[in-house]
Amino acid sequence: MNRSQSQALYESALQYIPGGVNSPVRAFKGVGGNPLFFESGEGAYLIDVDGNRYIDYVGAWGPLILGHRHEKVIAALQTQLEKGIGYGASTEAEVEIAKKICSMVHSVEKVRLVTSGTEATMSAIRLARGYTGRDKIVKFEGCYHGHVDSLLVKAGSGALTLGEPDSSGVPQAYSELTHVLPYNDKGAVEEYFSEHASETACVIIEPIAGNMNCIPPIPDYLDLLREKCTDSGALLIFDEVMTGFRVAPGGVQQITGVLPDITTLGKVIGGGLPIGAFGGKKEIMEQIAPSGSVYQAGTLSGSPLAVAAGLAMLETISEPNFYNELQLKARTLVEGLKERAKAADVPFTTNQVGGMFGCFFSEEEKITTFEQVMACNMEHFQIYFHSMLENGVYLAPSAYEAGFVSSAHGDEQIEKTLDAAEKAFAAIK
Ligand code: KE4
Repeated sequence: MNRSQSQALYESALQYIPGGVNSPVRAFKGVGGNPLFFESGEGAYLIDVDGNRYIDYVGAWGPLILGHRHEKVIAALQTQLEKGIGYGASTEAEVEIAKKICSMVHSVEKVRLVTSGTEATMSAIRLARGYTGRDKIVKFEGCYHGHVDSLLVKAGSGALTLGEPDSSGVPQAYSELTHVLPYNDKGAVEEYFSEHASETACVIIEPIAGNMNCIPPIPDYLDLLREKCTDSGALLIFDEVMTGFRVAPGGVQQITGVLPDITTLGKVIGGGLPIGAFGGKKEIMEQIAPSGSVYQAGTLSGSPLAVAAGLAMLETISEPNFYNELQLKARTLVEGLKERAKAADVPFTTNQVGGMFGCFFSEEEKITTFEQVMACNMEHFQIYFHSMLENGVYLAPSAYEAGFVSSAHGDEQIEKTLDAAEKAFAAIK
């Protein structure tokens, strides 16, 4: 494929933007080569500046559950644009989307909108500390919650991709208050709470991890976290920025029935525009200014454009059978990938929940821990990534990211992807 325009733009970008990108995971550091620059998207496809078309499984890192430029999202944006871009004041649509979120996410009784997932988790942590009067927080190795100082400790996603799970610039005093436990290790949870229960403000977890690739919780793991938080007075925070509205209309908490005290959201609720949110029980959320003493604010919070796009998206994914069809597409994809890997004698396995999935070059039957992810064959992944790219399939340029299917992906796109995968597995062998 000709990528001369992307290359030229990348060289220019390097002169003005750190690493030539506005977010590290886009830089292709995890796969080698240079990042692509894109011109447009339509349905399940991305088109790069050289005119190459790719079936897109990144979906802008999760928001585009309806694919690119869905007609209802575009129509909602056009309608809002006729009225205004932003007012720095409240709008009716903000009440509508708050009601919609509260009706879909079981544990959320009140919700505050912000403009990124990072802001949502940063605010949730501050709220937990303000509500409990405690300082210690617990996160899990490989989970990523945005670039919040206190959570950039053994983080996943771009931090892991670059091999810098612990960012420089985070004061020791911050990271000392953050306890990191191994994901899916019940013994480590029991041991931590036997020593630190009364000091702990919150436990924050991706209830299905999507930033060390896709790792679902083992049975009763989330129940254990719920029990320990309830018994100790610590708040349980589900970071559903990625899983919210992605694995089910009400996220992981709908699938498992485990209800957190605070939920953080993002991505899908903005329809692809900048947004985040955090919500939970009324008595907890009332601690947020101006009703309470935990300060949190944002110039563009509740942006009318993001809310318009988000409302259109939430209404569309609420249609009957949306998730059954999304889940079937994702399952058809991963089953087909496993069949083709087996035929090519390439060690390969997958995880899949709702519209998100993970692919692992591993002999393991099932991947459930960070250690197993780190033991995967990185060379095989890199060959696979570039072969798929050459054959018109755009995957996340990192072995530590989940993949996403949208409602715009149909049988044709799944078949084309599986044909490309057959070539990619052959390239590995
Ligand atoms: P943002 O601040 O990037 O909007 O959201 C941070 C965040 C919080 N929580 C979870 C579970 C997340 O997955 C994210 C961001 N996800 C990554 C991709 N896995 C964003 C991609 C990027 O950093 O460019």
